[in-house]
Amino acid sequence: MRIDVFTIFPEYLAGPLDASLLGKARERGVLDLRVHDVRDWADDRHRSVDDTPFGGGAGMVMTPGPIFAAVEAVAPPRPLLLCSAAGRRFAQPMAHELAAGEGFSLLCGRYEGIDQRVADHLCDDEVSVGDYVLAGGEAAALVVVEAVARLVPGVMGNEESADQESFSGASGTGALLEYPQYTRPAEFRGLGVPEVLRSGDHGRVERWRRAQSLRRTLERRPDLLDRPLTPDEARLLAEFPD
Ligand code: JCQ
Repeated sequence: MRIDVFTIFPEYLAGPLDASLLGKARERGVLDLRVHDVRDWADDRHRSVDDTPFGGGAGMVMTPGPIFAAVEAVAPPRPLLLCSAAGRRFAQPMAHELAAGEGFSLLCGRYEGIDQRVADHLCDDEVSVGDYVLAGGEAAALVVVEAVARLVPGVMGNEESADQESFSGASGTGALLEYPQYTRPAEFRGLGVPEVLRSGDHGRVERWRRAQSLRRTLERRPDLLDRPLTPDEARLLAEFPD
């Protein structure tokens, strides 16, 4: 899969994209990740990429020239997504859609925003990773790259792991929150591990985990479960009271 990112801070992205899962996938050639410095397409001596807003107001706006030039020169894979808090919310279904394609591209905004003609006439869609304001789209782009890349066959060392979320995953998948995990030592600073996990009763472990996922989801993210409990689920919660 090919992913192109357009930014005025390529160095911001370099570290994360070279590290861990993404770095290894790039080394193995499974991921063709290209970062482009929009400033390389600025046409003045100062390599300007922003200007003052028409109509007045505080701050600077990214000017369309260098962005259009960069995207036209590179001819990156489509869709080209603009990272902005005003976009369509990025969630697991969109990650799956993008992972099913040949590639896509991301444009990171900075300053107070980007000239609207970029969104209207260059980008295919606008995506937000959440309701908070970032200083720029770079952190949002990393979120999208990582969420999509881990779904691409061959990116994860362990082919099985990415699939787990059909059972316990992120919002919008009809999935539940993860159940709690424990590892050794069995006692840490006087804190034990739920007895059921050490019982060797795999059926009971399985049911306990489903009960935990369900209870956590009801308590922390009821929006993920906006339907009544099935009789089976109600039984499960009763079998493992808090
Ligand atoms: C993305 N949630 C928040 C910051 C300008 C398009 O122009 C700009 C984009 C940003 C960064 O995006 C976000 C964001 N998802 O803030 C300034």
